[in-house]
Amino acid sequence: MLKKTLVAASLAAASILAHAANPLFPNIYTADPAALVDNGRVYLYVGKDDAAADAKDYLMKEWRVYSTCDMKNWKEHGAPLSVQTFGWARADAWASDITKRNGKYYFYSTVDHATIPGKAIGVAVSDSPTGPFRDARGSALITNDMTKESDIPWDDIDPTVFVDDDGQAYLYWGNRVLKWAKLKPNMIELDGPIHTQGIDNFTEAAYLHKHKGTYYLSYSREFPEETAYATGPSATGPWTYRGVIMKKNAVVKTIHHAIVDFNGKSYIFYHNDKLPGGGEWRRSAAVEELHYNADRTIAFVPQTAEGPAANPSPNCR
Ligand code: FUB
Repeated sequence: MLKKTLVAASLAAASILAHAANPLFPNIYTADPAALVDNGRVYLYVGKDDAAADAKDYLMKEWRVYSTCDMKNWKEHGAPLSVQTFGWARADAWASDITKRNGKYYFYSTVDHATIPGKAIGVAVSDSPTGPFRDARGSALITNDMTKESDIPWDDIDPTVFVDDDGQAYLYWGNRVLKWAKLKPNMIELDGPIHTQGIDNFTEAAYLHKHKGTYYLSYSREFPEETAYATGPSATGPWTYRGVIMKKNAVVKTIHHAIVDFNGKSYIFYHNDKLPGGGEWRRSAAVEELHYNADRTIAFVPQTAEGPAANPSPNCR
């Protein structure tokens, strides 16, 4: 009887521990976290890294969705989005971002285009943060032939979407060259020209957010990548470089991040290589608490094995 109780207790502890520390999801490799806070719950969207141990490139076919009410216990919601969500796409469920507008959830994501060579950005829509999602346009929002600043086929990747307080929505994206455009209120069409934005040693993974009136443009800087940021007085800058939020990973050269406020605290999601067997093509999503200084700068965030303390949301639905 005692042995049975001990076994049950250790299984319960194992299942809590499995979800209580970094990396967040110990059973699969996950990358490029995108986060959304909705109804007192954090939703996390990650690309599933399916590469074999000896692979030399990404193998990413779908996005997995998870959610938490306390930053410690994560619920799985399966894979409501995949390359097949976009009928015009060929491969590569790369980095994404999501926002809510007028009760609908808009998921912007990088995929490889089937007929226009290079990466493209599509937008999927759903009535629920966990899907089902459908292609909102039936065509790509951004294709490689729409931008000419760089001739690499992966310069139109890593969208971040931001809706300002006045209702204007913005999309930033890019690799090596940072680009942005306004979105129409329907969230599925550009509203005006594509602009470029110079920023210190930009590589990819731009992320735009606002905290207590200040706009923050964070991104993966240099290669291997560290997470750096700039601040500005509006969603389009002008941007002042402020420094590094998180240092480079030990093995994997990428670090793609997302920043959210949840239940009175702030958090940064990122990926590293810490899951056993992990590396360049087999990454693992993780999270830390993030702190703003009194002068509105962001304090440097060390990666930890423990992750943030529990933060139970009383309004979680
Ligand atoms: O996961 C594929 C690519 O690697 C992403 O689009 C980049 O941000 C980098 O993490």
